[in-house]
This record gives sequence, C-alpha cells and structure tokens, in this order.
Amino acid sequence: MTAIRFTTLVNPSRDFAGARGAAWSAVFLVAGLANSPLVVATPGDAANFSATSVTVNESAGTVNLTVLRQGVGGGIASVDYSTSNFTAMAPGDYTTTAGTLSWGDGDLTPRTITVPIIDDAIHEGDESFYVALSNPQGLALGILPSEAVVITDNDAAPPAAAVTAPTLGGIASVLLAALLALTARASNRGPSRRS
Ligand SMILES: [Ca+2]
Ligand SMILES: [Ca+2]
Repeated sequence: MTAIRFTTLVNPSRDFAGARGAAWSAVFLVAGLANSPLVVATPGDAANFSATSVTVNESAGTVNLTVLRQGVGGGIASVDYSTSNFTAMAPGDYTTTAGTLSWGDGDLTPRTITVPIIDDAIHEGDESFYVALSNPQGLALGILPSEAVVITDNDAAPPAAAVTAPTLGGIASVLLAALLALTARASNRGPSRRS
C-alpha cells in the first residue's frame, strides 16, 4: 500500500493564497476539529420527571415530585424548577416553589421536589398546577420536562336545600302580594286627592 504524503498534496507557496488558501484553511479546520477531544461524541445526560402527573389529596400537606438524571453522569449538572398555576392557584391551593437541583460528577441519584399543598374549606372540585424544569446546565431537558400535580378536593358540596331556587308558585305569590299592596295604596290615595 502506498501512503499519500500530506506534503505532496500541499504546496504552501501555491496553495495558501487567495481563495485556494481559504479552502485549505477550511480543510485544516475540519481536520483539527475531527481530532479535537472537545468534539468526541459522548451520550449526553437528560433531566426528566419520573411521571407525567401525580395526584395528591388536598389534606396531604405536601407533594413530592421526582426528577431523574438519565445518562452517563459525566460532569456536574444542574437544572432549575418552578411551579405555575393552572386551575389550582397559588397561594390559595399550593405554595409557589422554585429552586435548583444539582448533581456531582458521576451522580445519577434522583432528586426530589417538595411543594406545600393548602387545605382550604372550599368545595372546588379537583384542580391542578404544573412544575417545570428550565435552564439545564451540563445536561439537556428530556421528553418529560414538566409534571402536572392534581389536587383532589376534600370538601363536601353545599347541601342541596341551601341552593334551592324559588318555585314559580312562590314567585307568583310574591308578585300577587305586591300587586295587591299597590292596588290598596292607590285606592287609599284616590279619594283624598279628589277632595
Ligand atoms: Ca379542604
Ligand atoms: Ca377545597
């Protein structure tokens, strides 16, 4: 096999001027990058929630969400997290929570986010809010960068009697009484004005 010598391909006095020089510079740049340890391909880590949603009773006090660092654990890494309203609103239904999760080199241990849940006395049905990851450092956001928290209401609906609307008969009675009162007032005033 005959080795092709690089020096036979490149003639500095011939090849490093003008457009040809620019072309060779590009060749050297690509060759340099290909041999650089900076671009050696390694699988990147990703930050993901462990589930798309979690359900918690309104009386639970807190809810825990798990964030996974998935990959090879190369280098230090961190990711920020914060809550956001949906049908559940802070501060009435939960406490706004934000922070940063950090991992050391080689650390693939899951991290836990804890959000306080507020137990009110209002019947409001099940409500939800979100916790989302942002600002990844040393890793990427994975396919589950947010998780929904569903709060199960623990307050009973008001008694049915308390919200019973007046019946048509009831309304008719009120109108009839008012009409009779107006008629009586008019008949009392009539003669006094004429006299
Ligand atoms: Ca409650
Ligand atoms: Ca409630």
